[in-house]
Amino acid sequence: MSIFLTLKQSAEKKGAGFIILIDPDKKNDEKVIGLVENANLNGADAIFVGGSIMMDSFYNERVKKIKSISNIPVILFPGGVNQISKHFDAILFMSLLSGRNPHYLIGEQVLAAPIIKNIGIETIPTAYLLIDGGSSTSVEYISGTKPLPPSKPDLLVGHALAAQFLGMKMIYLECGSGAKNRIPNETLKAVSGEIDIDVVVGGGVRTPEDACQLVNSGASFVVIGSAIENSEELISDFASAIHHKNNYV
Ligand code: 1GP
Repeated sequence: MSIFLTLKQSAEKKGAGFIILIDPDKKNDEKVIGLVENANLNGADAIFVGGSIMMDSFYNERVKKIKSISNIPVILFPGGVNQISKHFDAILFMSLLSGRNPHYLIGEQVLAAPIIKNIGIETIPTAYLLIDGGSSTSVEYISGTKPLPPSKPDLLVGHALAAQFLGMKMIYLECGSGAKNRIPNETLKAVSGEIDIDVVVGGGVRTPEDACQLVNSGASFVVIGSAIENSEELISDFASAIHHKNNYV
């Protein structure tokens, strides 16, 4: 079975999927092994690997290390075409649909496609919607695009429906790593209530209670990066919160 279907089925069974984001950059070099071992032991469903900018040249070594230790799927959440590697189980084949920069709508994808074909890894077509989380984000700077305002749910619904009709398999609602505010419950409900494909939520989710509220508001997958980079011991609490919806109602 494909990685996508395995993840989808597991999320349906558990209430939602818990995804750990690892930024394979220099700053996390000493944490990578601990994070992956902890993810294996404490019920994470997959690891996303990605970041906006790498500050040294050891990205590939770190990805290889993550894959060699992980018991769960390791999926590329790409910051750019330069992050493609044969060590991944799958890649989120994303288009930054919230933006109007053609390079991130289709340019990077054209450069990436032949390499992915050559390597032969699974692609998961994903619409990436950047949402204003109250602080400026690396994605905004690198892509030169404006985030969508969470106070205009109709705008988000329009983008999400367009993604569904274009054949995307998932919508990633992203407030940016370390965002001040995560997506509001009501905004998420407005989007998830209108579409049939899976919603991935990430950016600024700091507590298991927040993660549970997102699941109760329609998230099929919740991505946690900064909170567990800072406190690895939270991984098991996040797993219980995400896998048992209504815990915190
Ligand atoms: C960023 O959505 C992810 O792309 C995770 O964000 O680091 O804020 O958890 P955090």
